[in-house]
Amino acid sequence: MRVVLATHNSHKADEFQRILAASVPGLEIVAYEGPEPVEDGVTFAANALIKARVAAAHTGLPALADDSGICVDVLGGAPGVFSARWSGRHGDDAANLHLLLDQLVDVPDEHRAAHFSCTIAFVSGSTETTVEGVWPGELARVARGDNGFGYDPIFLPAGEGGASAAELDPQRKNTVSHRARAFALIEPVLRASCTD
Ligand code: ITT
Repeated sequence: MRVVLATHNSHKADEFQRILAASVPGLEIVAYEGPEPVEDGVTFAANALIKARVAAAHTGLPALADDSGICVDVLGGAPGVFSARWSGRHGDDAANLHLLLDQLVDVPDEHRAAHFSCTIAFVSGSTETTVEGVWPGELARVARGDNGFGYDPIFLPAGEGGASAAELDPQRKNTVSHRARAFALIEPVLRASCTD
């Protein structure tokens, strides 16, 4: 089954190819080229569906999309759906990350809980499915590590011995992350669609 992936984020596309396409027999993921969706939803699920619907309508193919971000408890869940444009510059990972660190400079260690969230939407004809994966942890005080992307250098996942997500081996991240958890939930749906 050919499925179009509605993302312009090459890091996400890479994780979809290497984890999801590799684990679902018969699944071919192709890049989306077409009109840019307007991500004006207030939840990850709403935005993931907006992106998948636009790609499905434009290509006539089943479509996958991912809307994700980091949610900080002491900020009431922000940046959340605004993670990609937290600094005002969409996709500027360094600016987004440093703004968030600055905002939390006075927040003590015991109040730095945060989580990554990833919602994947799959739209195939009139059937729409969304799944969510969450990765709990806390926010660091300084950026550390060279792997991954986005907020990985300032996210300390629970149970990883204090390492930042960017210090984890990529294979480890791809086993335990919010996206890995969402992949595990969407995988059976895609497997079933591939055998229809
Ligand atoms: P598309 O909408 O084209 O898919 P995008 O990067 O704009 O790409 P989102 O709107 O979903 O995607 O924003 C996701 C934000 O969360 C962005 O700032 C990412 O850097 C960050 N993010 C998502 N997953 C992440 C991960 O696994 N590690 C670090 N940061 C992540």
